[in-house]
Amino acid sequence: MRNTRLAATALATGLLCAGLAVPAHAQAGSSAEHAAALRRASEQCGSGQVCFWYSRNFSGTPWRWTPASGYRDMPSNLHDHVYSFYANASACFIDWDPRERRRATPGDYAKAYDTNFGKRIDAVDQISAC
Ligand SMILES: [Ca+2]
Repeated sequence: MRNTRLAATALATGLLCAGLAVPAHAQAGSSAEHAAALRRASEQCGSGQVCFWYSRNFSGTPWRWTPASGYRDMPSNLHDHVYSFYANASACFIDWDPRERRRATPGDYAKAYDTNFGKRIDAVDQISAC
């Protein structure tokens, strides 16, 4: 009985720690869920595009940008609210105030970008702007 309770406590503690670790590492769920999310992202984001989602985990329909588009302000719903992105091209993510730029290169992604620059992004431009 005692061992069972200890095991339950250890399990609960483990779950708690896993929960607390999520924001720090911007990762959630199992590796299978992670792989599925990445597959969803790559299926929705074409070659040469950088894709931005309002929600985490590449959920919903992304806004797609290509370097040929040049400078673009983020659409209003994505202004300071890109909670996941996937880059199949190089780009420069821009925050105007305070002014800061972040480079993205093909293969870069974040599925919980609200823990990072996704709460600040205002615009996207060619990587030469970074
Ligand atoms: Ca901003």
